[in-house]
Amino acid sequence: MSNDWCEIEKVAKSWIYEAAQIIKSSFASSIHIETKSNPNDLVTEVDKAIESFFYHKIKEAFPEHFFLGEEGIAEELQSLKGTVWLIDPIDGTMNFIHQKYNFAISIGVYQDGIGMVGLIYDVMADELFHAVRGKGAFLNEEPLVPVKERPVEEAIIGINARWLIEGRNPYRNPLSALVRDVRGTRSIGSAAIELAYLAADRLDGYISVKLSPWDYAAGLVLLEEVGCRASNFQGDRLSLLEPGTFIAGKPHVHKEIISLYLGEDH
Ligand code: 2AM
Ligand code: CA
Repeated sequence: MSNDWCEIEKVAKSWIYEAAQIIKSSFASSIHIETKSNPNDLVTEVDKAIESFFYHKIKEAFPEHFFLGEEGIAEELQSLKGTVWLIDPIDGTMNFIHQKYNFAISIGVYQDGIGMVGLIYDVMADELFHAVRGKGAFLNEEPLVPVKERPVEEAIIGINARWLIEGRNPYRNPLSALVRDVRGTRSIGSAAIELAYLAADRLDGYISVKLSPWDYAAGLVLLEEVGCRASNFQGDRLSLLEPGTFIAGKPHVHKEIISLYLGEDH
């Protein structure tokens, strides 16, 4: 049976608003925090509860659809065949815990690997960035216009300062050169919000040395609708099943950063 993507967007929106209420009401009680891969990689019972909320909603409404979420409630996916929901229940968990601001619910719905619906909800700002493939992108009810190009030296790039310090990151030097050359950098701490900002022309690019599919799945759908590009640092298609390097930007910014800073012989 084929999917009605506008209907899926509508139902996903209603679940997002419901989930946002649950997240906001969690501020009233103390939140239990655990660490994952390292002491700064955080997860709370709220992340898990919201992922579970979406998992059960989807299983009930669309039993034949698949699910890939940050907190691993569903079985691991080996392929993107069929209809797959890629969900980050709280993107920017560190912000959620420390700032109670700048975190988002991110939902991408893909059909055989093609992004069909993307929703990023900045919960505290009440900004819902959303798109259905081929039908344009919106911020709440307002259409987002195709982005305006800008030279790299006038660009504002989203990047986490952690990628510029010592360590096992082989891209430290080229990224430092880039940060020196652009007009400015910003770090919001939620990849999903940064991609939504790129789609809304508030940023000109976003870069991460390691990003996971649920962080960018929704963002890719929005970016496509406003004429932005996204790839790994070599300019290749993103995996959507494995974490990896990630660069998104306005077409000229994306191309120049890969060819001048990141490409084959960085
Ligand atoms: P999270 O808040 O859901 O963990 C912070 O710069 C951004 O990078 C956030 O979107 C964060 O997602 C993501 N992030 C943090 N650590 C990560 C990791 N080890 N791998 C992939 N993405 C990560
Ligand atoms: Ca995330």
